[in-house]
Amino acid sequence: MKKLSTLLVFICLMAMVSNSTALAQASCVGTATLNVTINTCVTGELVKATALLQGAYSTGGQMQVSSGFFNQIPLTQPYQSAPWGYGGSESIASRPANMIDWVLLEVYNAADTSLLETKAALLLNNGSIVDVSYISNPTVGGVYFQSVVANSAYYLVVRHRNHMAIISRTTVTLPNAGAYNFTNFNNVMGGAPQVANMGSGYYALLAGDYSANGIISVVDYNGYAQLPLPPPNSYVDNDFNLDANVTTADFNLYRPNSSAIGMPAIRY
Ligand SMILES: [Ca+2]
Ligand SMILES: [Ca+2]
Repeated sequence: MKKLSTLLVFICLMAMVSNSTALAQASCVGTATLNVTINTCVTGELVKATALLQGAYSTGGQMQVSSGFFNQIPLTQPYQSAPWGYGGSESIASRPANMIDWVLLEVYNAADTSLLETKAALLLNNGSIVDVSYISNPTVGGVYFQSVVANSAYYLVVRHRNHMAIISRTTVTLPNAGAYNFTNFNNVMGGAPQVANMGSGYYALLAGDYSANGIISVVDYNGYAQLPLPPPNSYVDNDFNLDANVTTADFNLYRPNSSAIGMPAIRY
C-alpha cells in the first residue's frame, strides 16, 4: 500500500488530482481511498513590479474601489479584445479582498524594445502586481514569465484598461528580488509627464485612456461620453475612477490628462 501511494504521488506531479481511488494488490485485504491534491506546478521567472492607478487612488500609496465595482471585476482576464488582443487563460475562482483590478504586465526586449511576453495579473490595493497563483499562494509577490532568460535585462511595461500605459525608464535584470517601483516617476520612461502626481511622493498611471492606445485625446472623451449610459454597477472602460458608474467624476479625471502622450514603443 505504501509503495502504491508513493507511485501515485510521483505520477501526479504535474496534474491536479483529487479523490483518487487506489485498489489494493490481490494479496492484500480490502481497499483504501486516497485523497490526493497536488497543485499545478508554476514555472518561469518571477517578475516583481509595483504601480498605482490614478482612478482608484486613495491615500498614502494605497488604492481603493467601491464594493459595487469590486463585485463586478470579472473572474477571467479582460484583455482579450482590441487593442490588446491578449488571449491568455488567466482566471481566478474568487476575488481576493485586496484586489483593485486586472492589469497587464509585459516584458520587452532590451535591444529593440520589442514585446517578449505578456501576462494578465492582479493589481492589489498597495500597488503590488501578482500572478493569478496568488489566490492559492498569497506570498507569491510577482508574476511568472516563461520566456524570460534568468539574469538577463528587460524593460517592464504596465497596462490597464483605461489608464495610459507606462514603461520602465531602464532595463531590469530578471528575476528581480525587489519590486520595480513604478510609483516613483524617476523609474518611468519619460518621467513625470507620463504619470499623475498623487502627492507624498506617489505617482500613478494617468486615468482616461479609454481607447488604451497610449494617447489621451478627444477619442477618449468620445468613449467617455458615449450613449446610452451603462446601467449602475457596470464594469466598463469609460468608468475611469473605478466606481462602476459613468459620471462627471470620470470626465473630471480625463480632462486634465487630455493631452498626454505615452512612449512610442508601447503605443498601439
Ligand atoms: Ca486613447
Ligand atoms: Ca466612474
